[in-house]
Amino acid sequence: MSLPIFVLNGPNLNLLGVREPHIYGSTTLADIEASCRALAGELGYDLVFRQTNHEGELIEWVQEARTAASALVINPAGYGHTSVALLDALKNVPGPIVECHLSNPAQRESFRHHTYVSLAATGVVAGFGADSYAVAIRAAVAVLRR
Ligand code: CA2
Repeated sequence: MSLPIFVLNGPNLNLLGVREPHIYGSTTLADIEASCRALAGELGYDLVFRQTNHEGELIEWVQEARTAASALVINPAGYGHTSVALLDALKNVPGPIVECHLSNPAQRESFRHHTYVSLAATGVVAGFGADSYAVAIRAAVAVLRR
């Protein structure tokens, strides 16, 4: 059996579906987890799905993914734009890394146009709302099957 796919979520994503639905939609993070779990199962993988509001905890989980994950999908949320420490952790993950965003940061404020995470990511999926996660998982599995 392969190692699971890790889907890690950064700060404030626990508010999905509760606040700012005009930007992030009405789907909750629990809804996204359920659909990711179903898709991963169809593709033959277990799923580890987590969210944290704490930078250090996110970094601990990325370090865990080095040896415990087949692939990593990460929505770093605000930390993507700020955290060199998160980038440093991601650079040590050997498998595919897919950076995932609900919105398209390139269409938003200029401070969202750069993410440190992109420097370590295999690829980026952004702008498809909750569907970004499914596209990201499919992309990660496509890389694993190469
Ligand atoms: O579009 C995305 O997925 C983002 O990663 C979301 C981050 C933002 O800082 C990035 O630029 C793009 C913000 C996550 C906050 O999520 C909320 C959800 C509902 C209500 C309030 C915040």
